[in-house]
Amino acid sequence: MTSVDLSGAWRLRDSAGDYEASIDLPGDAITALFEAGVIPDPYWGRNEYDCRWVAERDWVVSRRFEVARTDLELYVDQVDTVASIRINGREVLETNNAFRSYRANVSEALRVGTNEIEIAFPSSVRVAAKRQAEQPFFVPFQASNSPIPNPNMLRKPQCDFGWDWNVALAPFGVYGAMRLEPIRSTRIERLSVSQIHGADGVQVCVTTHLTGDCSGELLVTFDGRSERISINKDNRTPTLVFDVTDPKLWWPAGHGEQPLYQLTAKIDDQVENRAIGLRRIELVNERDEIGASFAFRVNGRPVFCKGANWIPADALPGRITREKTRDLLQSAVDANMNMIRVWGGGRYEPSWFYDICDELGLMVWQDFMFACALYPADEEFLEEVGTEVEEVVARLHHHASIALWCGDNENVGALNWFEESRNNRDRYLAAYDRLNHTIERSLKATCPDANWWPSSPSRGRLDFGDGWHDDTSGDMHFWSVWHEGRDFEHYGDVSPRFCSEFGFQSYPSMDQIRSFAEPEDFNIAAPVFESHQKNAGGNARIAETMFRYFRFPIGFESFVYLSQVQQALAIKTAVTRWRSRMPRCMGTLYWQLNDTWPVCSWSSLDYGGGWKLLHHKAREFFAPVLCTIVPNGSAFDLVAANDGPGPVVIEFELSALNMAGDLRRLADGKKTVEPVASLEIASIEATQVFPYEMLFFRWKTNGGGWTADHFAPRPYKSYDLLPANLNFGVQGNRLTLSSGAPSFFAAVEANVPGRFSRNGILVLPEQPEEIAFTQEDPEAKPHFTIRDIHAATY
Ligand code: BMA
Repeated sequence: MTSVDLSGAWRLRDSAGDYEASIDLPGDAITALFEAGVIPDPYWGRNEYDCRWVAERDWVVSRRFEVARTDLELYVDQVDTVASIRINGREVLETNNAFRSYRANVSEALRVGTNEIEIAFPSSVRVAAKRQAEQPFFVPFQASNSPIPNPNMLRKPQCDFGWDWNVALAPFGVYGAMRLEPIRSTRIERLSVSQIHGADGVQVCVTTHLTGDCSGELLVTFDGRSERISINKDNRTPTLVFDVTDPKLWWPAGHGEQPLYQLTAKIDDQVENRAIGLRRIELVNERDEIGASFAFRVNGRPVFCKGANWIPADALPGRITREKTRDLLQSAVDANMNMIRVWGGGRYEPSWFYDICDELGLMVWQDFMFACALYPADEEFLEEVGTEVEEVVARLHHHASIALWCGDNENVGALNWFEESRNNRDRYLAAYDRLNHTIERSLKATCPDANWWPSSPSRGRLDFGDGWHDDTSGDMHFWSVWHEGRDFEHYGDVSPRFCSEFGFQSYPSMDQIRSFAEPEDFNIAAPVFESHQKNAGGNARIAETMFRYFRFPIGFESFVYLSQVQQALAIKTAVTRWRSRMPRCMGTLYWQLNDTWPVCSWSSLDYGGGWKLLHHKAREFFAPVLCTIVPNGSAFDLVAANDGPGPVVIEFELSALNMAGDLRRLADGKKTVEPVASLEIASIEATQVFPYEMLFFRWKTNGGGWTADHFAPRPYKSYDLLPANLNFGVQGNRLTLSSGAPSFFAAVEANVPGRFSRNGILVLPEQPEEIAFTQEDPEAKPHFTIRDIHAATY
């Protein structure tokens, strides 16, 4: 029994008959109209605003197909969003939720031979407005994030209507599978997989959920061992148990391997495959003398979580590919991350995304898709959410990488953001809790042993307090440095139990800037740059911060470079302070890993996957063993953090560094740091450092090589940096940097795509440093540009 695949080339036209183009489905209509030349590249210049009309019209996609029989059902996945589907002019299905699939018996509408299928998309902008008008009371959303209003009325990615880093194009289309399937007497609806870890090994329990007559034989194979069972109407959810006596455990990156066991369930020609990593991830949320902890334990071992927040891989779903996404996730692991948070204003990612995370050892904190807004709480909406949650959890729960399910992003805080909800908090809080409880119930009904967290940030269950400023309990979003304009040192004033968001913006790298702007627009106040900055006041915050820490940059490219230096410094300050407070703090996920288009944002990876300076620094400040300077009143402490499972012996040297490059030893020694712990290994009086000196320190562990870093007690602008006359020689793919004076944040840029092994480094006189460059195209002849703070500001 074969299916008829409906993916491929369709026709797209607007209902007024003014525009027509070919569209590849799965894909989105904005991408199709661009590829057909109907609209310009929406990411270039200010084109976004000339493309907004697309989402204000009604559109239809259609195609012809042949069938040899009519007893078929239609399966469609991720239709975005409200749409009606007709076959041969007859309506067969209405969709209302881009996050789920739909199935309908279409035998009455089909005829043997040629058929036509159409999907009509009324404008999502209009549908959302109409739904808002029909609410019994206004349901607020954050207008500063959503230039297209009312995203909270639709079950589609909330950032599609714009966000403080996203283009607002309200894309629509179909992003999942589309096919006609034989109507089966027995169908595998879903598999649930649970693991029981005990002293004797692991029990893997596989429950197959069946619909229909339920006749025949089910064959389940785990790790090459097969079990057969006859099924019938009284046994629609047969469970088979596999004992693994000598389990090879799955570990997060940096803690061990990621072995995966193959699981298959089969009835007739229906086959479901899963790759299963054996692990136990516990959320440790316990009352303690500080408040309540928030930490993860994997296979019994506490794991400090290091990572960033994930937003959709592209603003236009039609541009997302598995290869590009894998590259972004690989970059996360390459920067020593072990967790990403799939943020609630985007989308549930396709299954292959979580397969990649399983393979890479990247734990996933998975939000449900609700963000920065309040939502309807009527029965119809809640029922839709329940269906969505059950399907998503059924699809993803078995992945070893899934560590946590979280109810939403910042919806508790949102209760205080709007006049309506401030004036009637009881009403909106009750509505919030109805939604949140629906999500929790549907999650638990589908995966009873899931780790659940009600919201991010949250101080805990049924606690509707301030997770932005309270550092005693639960997870925290600490935004005071960016959104409130505080100093970088202010990161050290709080000690979050787990900081799941904190960020600082920078400009995209020059190659990305050239992809959307002409050189005559290379000015941060030019309209093109203002339209590629979606956070009101963002450019001013970057510029103002720069003046706080650096001398005035010379020229646009220096400004761009310095914006990346200060972003790296900001996030490094936060992470190193909080890692130094392990185990009180057990996780830091900065905002944000990636970008959806080329834009000025908090990301550490450029759109397209290039590494900003922050990403290079993340690789360093997320290293399993770290030494860092922590100012402590009138002293500077050298603190070491050790994430690993065993103690490490750290050999260190701490010196004062003057601007000529002379080093003056202040302390050295050897100390043992216990696993998952931080320790002060040296401390000096602040008066031991002259105003014209910085601190230079290096360390090595158990026979490894030296790692070095520096710390500037005062802003860089207050030091009289000397011209470093930075030079580089190129041999093969290696650059050797040498300097005549300390060169801070020495950074190399190439005019061809590729990756540097490190960047933004300190080069001391007489101590040449090497950087390797791996270029994408081995034939290319790269040209390199080099910058440092002195060159950018004098
Ligand atoms: C956080 C996120 C996003 C936003 C970011 C930057 O709170 O949850 O809503 O993009 O702030 O403002």
